[in-house]
Order: sequence, then C-alpha cells, then structure tokens
Amino acid sequence: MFTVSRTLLPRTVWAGKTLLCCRTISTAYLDPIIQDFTSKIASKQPAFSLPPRQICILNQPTQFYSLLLEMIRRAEHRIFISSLYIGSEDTEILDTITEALGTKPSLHVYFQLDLNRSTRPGPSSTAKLLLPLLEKYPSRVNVSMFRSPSLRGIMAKVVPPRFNEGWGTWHAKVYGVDNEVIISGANLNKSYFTDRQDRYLHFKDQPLFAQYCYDFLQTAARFSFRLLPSSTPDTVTPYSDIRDGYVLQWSDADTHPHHINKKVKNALLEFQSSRRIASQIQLDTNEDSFKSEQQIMIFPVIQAGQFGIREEEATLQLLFRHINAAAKQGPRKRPLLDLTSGYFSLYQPYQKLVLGSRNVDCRIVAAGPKANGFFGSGGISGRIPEGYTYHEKSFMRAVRKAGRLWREAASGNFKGIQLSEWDRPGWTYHAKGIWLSSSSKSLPILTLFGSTNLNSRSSHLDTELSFVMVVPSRHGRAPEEETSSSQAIVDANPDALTSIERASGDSEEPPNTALSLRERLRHEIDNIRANATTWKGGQRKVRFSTKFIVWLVKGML
Ligand SMILES: *[C@@H]1O[C@H](CO)[C@@H](O)[C@H](O)[C@H]1NC(C)=O
Ligand SMILES: *[C@@H]1O[C@H](CO)[C@@H](O)[C@H](O)[C@H]1NC(C)=O
Ligand SMILES: *[C@@H]1O[C@H](CO)[C@@H](O)[C@H](O)[C@H]1NC(C)=O
Ligand SMILES: CC(=O)N[C@H]1CO[C@H](CO)[C@@H](O)[C@@H]1O
Repeated sequence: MFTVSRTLLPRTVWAGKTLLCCRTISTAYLDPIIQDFTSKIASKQPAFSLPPRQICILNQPTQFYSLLLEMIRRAEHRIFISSLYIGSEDTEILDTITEALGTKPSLHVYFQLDLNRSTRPGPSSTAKLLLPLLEKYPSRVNVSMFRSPSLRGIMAKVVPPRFNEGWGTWHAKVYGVDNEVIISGANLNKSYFTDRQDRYLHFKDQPLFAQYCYDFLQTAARFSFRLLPSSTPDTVTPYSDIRDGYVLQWSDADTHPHHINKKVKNALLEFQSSRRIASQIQLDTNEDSFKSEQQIMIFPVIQAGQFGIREEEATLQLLFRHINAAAKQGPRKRPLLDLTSGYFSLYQPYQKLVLGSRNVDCRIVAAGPKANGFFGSGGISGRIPEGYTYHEKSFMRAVRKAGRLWREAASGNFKGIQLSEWDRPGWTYHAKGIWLSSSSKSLPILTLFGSTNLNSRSSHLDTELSFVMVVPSRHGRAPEEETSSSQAIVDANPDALTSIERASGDSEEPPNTALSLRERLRHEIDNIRANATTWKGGQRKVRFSTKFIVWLVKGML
C-alpha cells in the first residue's frame, strides 16, 4: 500500500510569517493510481494545498489578457512577473503598471526576464520599453534579466540572435499580484492576448503559493543582470554590460556571469529544499483528515538541465512508474494521458515512458505547421515548422514500431497513442502540459502545467517552472470513484460542461468541489481538442536541407 505519513514539524516560514499549523491531507480521496505517486512526490517537492474554489481555469487568450489587467489594477503591494520578454505591440500592460505605481504608493514591481530575448537590437526591445518605468520609479521597479551561461564564446557571436536563444532561456511564466497568481505558458506579446492558444490557471487568495512563486523569482534575480538606465550613478560593476541607453548590472563580483552554474544549482536546490521543509502539508492515508476530501495539492517542479536540476524528469519517471504499476494490478480501466506541446518533439526519455506504458493510452496534440509560431518566417526560422514535422514523423515511426498506433479495441474503445494537430485559421498554438484520467470515461485527476514544452530543449537548455496538481476523486468511504450524473451528461454531450458551469454560477465563482475542478480540467482539454484534427505530417515532405538544419541545431527544437 502507500507509504505512511512523513512527520513535519511546523516551522517558521519565509517572509517572516509563521505557520498557523501543519495541515494534514489524506491520500485516501485520491484515485488509487496516483496515491503512491502523491506520497512520493510530496516527500521530494514543495507542496501546497488549496480548495478547488480558488482555482480558475481560463480557456481564451482574451480572458487571460483582461484578467491580467484587472489583477494589475487591484494590486496593492507587489506585482511580480516572469516571462521571456515583453512585446512592444501592446502598451496597455505597461501603461496600466505605470498607472498603478502612480496611485499605489506602496506598490513594488518585479520583472524576471530573459536577457537575450529582451535586449534584441532596435528601439522596441523589452529593455527599452522598461526604461521609462525605471526612470520614473527607480526605487519601486526591479528588472532582472537572466542570461544563460552557455551563451558564450565564438558560437554565441557567430550565431544570429534568434538562434542563440537556443543555448537556454529563462522560460518560466508567472504573473503574480499580491496573493494571486496566473501560471501560463504565455509571454507578454500581442498574439498571446488574442490569437495564440495557451493555458492559463489562476490561483486566488493563496499567500503561500504566491510567496513561493515570488521567492522563486527573487532567487533567480540573484544570478541575473539588473537593468538600469544609463543615467543611474555608480552602476558599472565588474562584468556589467553597457548598452545603448542602459546598463545591465552584474552584482556578484566574485563570479563571472559565464561561470554561475554551480551557484545557480546550489541556489535552486537550497530554495526547493527549504520550501519543502517549510511546506504546510502532512500526508497520511487516514480518511478522517480534516476537510482533505476537497483539498487540491500542487507540487512545483523546476527543470534547469544546464544547472543539473531535473525535477520534472524525475517527477514524470515517478508518475509513469506508479501509473504503470497500478494499471497492471488486476482487471482495471486503462488510464488515459492527454499531452500537448506547441513545440512537440517529445524528449527521448519521455518518449520511452509513453511508448513503454502499454496499459496507458495517450492522446497528443501538437501544433499544425500553420499554427507554429514560426510559420511564414523568413530565412532559417521559416524551416522550424518543417523541423517539427520531421520530429513528429520519427515519433510516429517509433509508435508504429512499438505496435502502439491508435486503434479500436475489442471493447469498442480506442487504445494506443494518437497524434493530432491543432489548427485554427489565423491562430497559433502554444499550449503545453499533461492531464491524466483513470480511464477514457472519467474526468482528469492530475495535470502538469507551466512553462515546459516537454521537449529536449526544455529538459536540457531552458529554465522551466511547472506544477503538478492532483485532484481528489473519491468521496468519503465510497470504494469506487464517482460516476456522477454530470459525468454521464459529459460523456453524452461534451457541450454539457459549459451548461454545468453556467448552472453553478459561471466561472467567476466556481463551486467548491473537486468534481467541478475536474470538470473544468476536462473542459480545458475539450476546448483544445475542438481545434485538433488527424495528424497529416505523414503526407508532408521534409526537405533534406531541413533535416540537415535539424541535425545541426540538435536539441534546440
Ligand atoms: C511579438 O510578436 C510579434 C508578432 O506578433 C513579433 O514580430 C515580435 O518579434 C514579438 N516580439 C518579440 C520580442 O519576440
Ligand atoms: C529593488 O531595487 C531597489 C532600488 O533600486 C534595491 O534597493 C532593492 O534591493 C531591489 N530589491 C530586490 C528584491 O532586488
Ligand atoms: C475551434 O474551436 C472553436 C471552439 O473552441 C470553434 O468555435 C471553432 O469552430 C473551431 N475551429 C476549427 C477550425 O475547428
Ligand atoms: C540579442 C542579443 O543580445 N544577443 C546576444 C546574446 O548573447 C551573446 C553572448 O553574450 C551576445 O553575443 C549576443 O549579442
């Protein structure tokens, strides 16, 4: 059975706040296929518990945009944003932040961005966009920019800017305000607010979770450059970088920016382990635990391959090991895993897990070539969609070789591995993540969301922050999982979910049940799959020169 509770002493947590008490959460309400996994991951990763009512799942880029603006307008103490960059096509976000700083005297704003991507030459770089804000509110705006230590030497100079990002970016996406946070894969650029499909999970009134995200960004700031206007006195410290109109200040005189690997590794490891120890959750298998029937658990995972941090990889290994073990036990339903990535070239070890899990069915949604953000780009970038087709073809060859092509089973259900492509005229696709259901007929019980694309670039080069969320699916002492009446409706009519949501007061104030959250997760997948069709890459030609480029850039796609 499952491992019994680990004992955690309540301790003083970060930010000088004291823990009220250590919350005990029972794994008894989780589906049996994720009980052991949850006990294990809780012993390795920081953990947060929250009621399902505080989680809102947005499905449209326009909803993300309006919520983000609303959050900025209601910010009182802090705005903390982590993104690759801020685009110049939309000025409303920065205008709204400027306005908020003007009206809220105690408001501080923190940005954590990727240096190379945010300092592209030209007047509209993110760095230049942020300068007026820094000049106006020098003591209340902090902008940190991470630069991969691998970006050095002759190659970094020779390879054009767009490609040298391939050496590893700051990729985590966090949009936080006071005690609320949106976790997404979206950057702050116009298309992400209009016609680029992503995922957006909003967590309301979560001091501990928000503090975790904030502290993660503060940790990253310790090994990042600080953006300052050239007019700031005494900015040029050793290794600082003077650019046109601004300075990228380096604050750690003892460490060259190219040699930060060890320090970053230690900082991230220390950060995770301190948060794990301070974690308010204690797991047990006792059904009587207070209110745990409805508690959602969230486990942050960091993947930063170039610093030797591979929590996402370890987490997925663990997840597959446990669901395989559970799926093998006795005659039970086949678990269904939905997986998606806007840049689908599944990392080899993950491919192995998916292909080797013969009792777990898997549906994958990848971006169709036209929905790839690089479709129609000039030069080598224009080859990127074709490069992904090439990766998909080799993945599908491996699926065929493993005898796991999607097919109708004797039961009438489909099984195996299905690849679909997302296409919606005028839109591009950038969603990523995993959803797990205990069978094709039931609602999700687990999801992975955040910045990871689940490809080798995410695993080895970029720095990613993602989260595993587990949702209870059993009630009280009932031995079987729910087969709710709403589930029957959903199976009969996928549109029914929206009416359920509407009936229960719309998404503004979702009902406080785990079941409703699982329905909303299902709705999230359905919304994505509504624009997914059969993969047609098999019929697409990949030019030899594209294959050569893919070979040249290896893990960068
Ligand atoms: C923002 O998006 C536009 C296209 O919508 C693109 O041309 C531009 O390069 C993007 N900005 C950055 C900094 O990547
Ligand atoms: C933010 O910037 C201020 C002044 O510019 C600086 O004193 C402070 O240390 C910075 N805060 C953090 C958390 O980096
Ligand atoms: C994409 O999905 C939306 C619903 O989310 C639907 O209205 C639209 O017709 C779909 N478009 C295509 C091309 O399938
Ligand atoms: C666009 C940009 O800033 N590119 C830079 C990325 O980093 C390398 C190495 O420092 C620079 O040479 C590039 O100019």
